[in-house]
Amino acid sequence: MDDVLRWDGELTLIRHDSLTGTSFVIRVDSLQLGQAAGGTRAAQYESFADAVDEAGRLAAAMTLKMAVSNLPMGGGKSVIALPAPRRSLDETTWHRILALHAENIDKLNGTYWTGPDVNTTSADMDILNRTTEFVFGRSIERGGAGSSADNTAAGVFEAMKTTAHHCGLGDLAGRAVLVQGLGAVGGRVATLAAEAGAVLVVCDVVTERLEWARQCGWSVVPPEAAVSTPCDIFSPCALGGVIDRTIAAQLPATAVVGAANNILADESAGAILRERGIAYAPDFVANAGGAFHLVGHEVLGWSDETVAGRTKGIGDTLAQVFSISEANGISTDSAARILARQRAEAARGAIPA
Ligand code: NAD
Ligand code: PPY
Repeated sequence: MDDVLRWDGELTLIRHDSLTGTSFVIRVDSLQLGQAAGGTRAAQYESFADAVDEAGRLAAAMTLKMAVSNLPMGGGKSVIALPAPRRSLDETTWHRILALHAENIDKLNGTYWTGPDVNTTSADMDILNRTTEFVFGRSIERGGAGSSADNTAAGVFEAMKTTAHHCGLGDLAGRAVLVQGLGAVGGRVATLAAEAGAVLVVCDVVTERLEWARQCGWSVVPPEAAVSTPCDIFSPCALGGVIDRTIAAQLPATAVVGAANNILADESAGAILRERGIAYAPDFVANAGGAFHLVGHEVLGWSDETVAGRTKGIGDTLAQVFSISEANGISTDSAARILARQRAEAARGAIPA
């Protein structure tokens, strides 16, 4: 736990509920550009320290995402460490967990705004909103922007096209795209890539999603083969930490472009991908479509057209990241962090004193 507590972020809230055996973490990484925002992830963790650590790393990714996307918000994230798999929790237990989480958010009084993430939906945001106003992504019927997944996928698809051109693959037509995780975002990324003529190879751990994939005519590989199956573009759309230094040294792909937050397990993985000539689209650039959807609609009053235009702009931001990477001989991950810092400094300079 010591390492976890030696963290440079701004705030950690923790709470435990003995009745359900659930632990709650909210971490605010940075408030420099505005109130912090980031989704609520519900999952099981080996230890409470793992949950706290995950919340911190996800919150830091939100800070970078907001800054590089020129959005006026800071970075935060919530992790709910569940006592059992989400699907096995009865409704009463889940609603108690959400009510406690909403109380925690409300106590922060707007310092942190939540939204949907892995294992939380717009319907769950509606339940949180019974207790706290600091919630993005409520259902459209309840006045929210609804799910951000389709727009996240639209942004990942823009990033995929830009990356393919950048690394010499050209158009996606005929290119092998391996999508790991056919959930709300990955399923849509796969569909968009297939519509662009890509040859889809997919994996998931849920049987029904694989049946759907087979009906679409896509090849299915076992989950453990995701990082060893040759492809042109590897698209991690399940969980983070998929590429560590060992996998980076062996990955049989030309490019990596996905939706998952924190795809790289550590910074050295990014450097190894670069040494091997594998083009990596940093996740906090590629998956910002969800933030454009939620913050754009619910904070900035953007129209659908503006959200779509800003999401298309992910390709331009990524092109700048590739330029900085090449000009400085650094990984694209490091380059994207530099661009995020530059944009944050410019935004802070523009805030009236
Ligand atoms: P989701 O839960 O709908 O989908 C995840 C999918 O991955 C599921 O189908 C699940 O069965 C599958 N999966 C889990 N473990 C796997 C494994 N080992 N191998 C293969 N498949 C596996 O989540 P989502 O909303 O689609 O989000 C996907 C990722 O994108 C997450 O990491 C999330 O944090 C990130 N993200 C999502 C958004 C958004 O708007 N939803 C925005 C930014 C980032
Ligand atoms: C993410 O993009 O990873 C999220 O957590 C989604 C989000 C984006 C902006 C505000 C709240 C949630």
